[in-house]
Amino acid sequence: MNNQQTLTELLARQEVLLGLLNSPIEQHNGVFQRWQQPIITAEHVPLSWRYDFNPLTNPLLQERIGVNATFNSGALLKDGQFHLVVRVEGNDRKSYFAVAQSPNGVDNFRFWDYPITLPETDIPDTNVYDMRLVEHQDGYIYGLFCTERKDLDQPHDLSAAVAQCGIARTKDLRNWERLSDLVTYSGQQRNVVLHPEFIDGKYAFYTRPQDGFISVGSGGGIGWGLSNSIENAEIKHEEIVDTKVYHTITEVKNGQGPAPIKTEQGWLHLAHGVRNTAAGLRYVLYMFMTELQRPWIVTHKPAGHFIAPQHEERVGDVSNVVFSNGWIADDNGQVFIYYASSDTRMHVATSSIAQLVDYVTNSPTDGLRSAKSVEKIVHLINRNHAFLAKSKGVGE
Ligand code: M1P
Repeated sequence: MNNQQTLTELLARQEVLLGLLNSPIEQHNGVFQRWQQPIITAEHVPLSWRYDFNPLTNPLLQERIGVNATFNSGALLKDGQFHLVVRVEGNDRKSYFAVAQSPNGVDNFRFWDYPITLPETDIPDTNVYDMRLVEHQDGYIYGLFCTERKDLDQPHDLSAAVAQCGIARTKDLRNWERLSDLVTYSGQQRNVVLHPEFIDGKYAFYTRPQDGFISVGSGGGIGWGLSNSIENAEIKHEEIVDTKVYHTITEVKNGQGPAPIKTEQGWLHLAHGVRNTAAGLRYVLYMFMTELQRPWIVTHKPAGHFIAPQHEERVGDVSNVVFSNGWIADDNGQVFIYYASSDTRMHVATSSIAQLVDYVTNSPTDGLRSAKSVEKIVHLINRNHAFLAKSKGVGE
């Protein structure tokens, strides 16, 4: 087969992948629905980003620039189309952002022609990742992401790095204006998310202060802070609103996922919690709700995880991880939850505002002791017995 034929075959094979229809998995917990196919994988990345098509400069048609993974995507519904700003990680370990678009949010995701060219600040980023997209009240679409740079204070430790929150804004997802990195006074930051509305006329942020690059140390928990400006964002006072807790899914650390969704009952939040195991860190997703007027006050928080890695999701570059930084609520109250598994590929789960509000407000909270867990179950069994006895009586 000559080069041209091989290329034609590669393109045809990719077309088949891009056109795959997705369908929900038959499985019921009444809260959300997983879907069969991963929605974006490394194989979805356009061949023109990876291969030199010219036989004169690439006679063996080798892949020149490999893609390692596609994961942790921000999400936005715009002009009736579902847009994900995907974290694409090259074989060189550098991540960059690229928009993939779908008409229905569950399949047919296609990357735009080019990845995003993100402007840098005066101090170039070594790596950028995990963008949270927010359509803010001020009219801009913001992308907040982690910018990672070498820790110059530890020149001999090559893995010593500094994570901070980068901020960029756009109106069309194509042209991006880079703003100054967020300034906080808590060491490092990852998982920073902009709240979509002004609070007391200020920009509001969910933060995740941490002492070091990997370990959050004393700084664990989802924080909250306000800034007068977005162009030179600075949080002078940061308070923890959802703390990590011993012997729960957040024992090691936690972090806000996407920006919260506003409902009549309160703000719905999706977050990730991390605990340690003999097999390494395990990342799961959990939910909570905060007050409408005071989005930093938690009102409801079901015990345990909402989504945990299962089956093939458990294996990948960083195994036993689910992570979400993007979800979309459409005008019909449907919710598309975009999550990555094991730092490798993107999936979708679907639910609705009604289901998620029901889940968050009616699931029991964590009693923090085995005895309390049993107490909750016994309470439920007793209610069920009473209900069944009553329905039997009605039928007789
Ligand atoms: O590897 C799992 C995740 O680890 C980090 O998340 P966190 O800061 O909460 O530990 C991030 O690097 C994230 O991208 C990654 O998915």
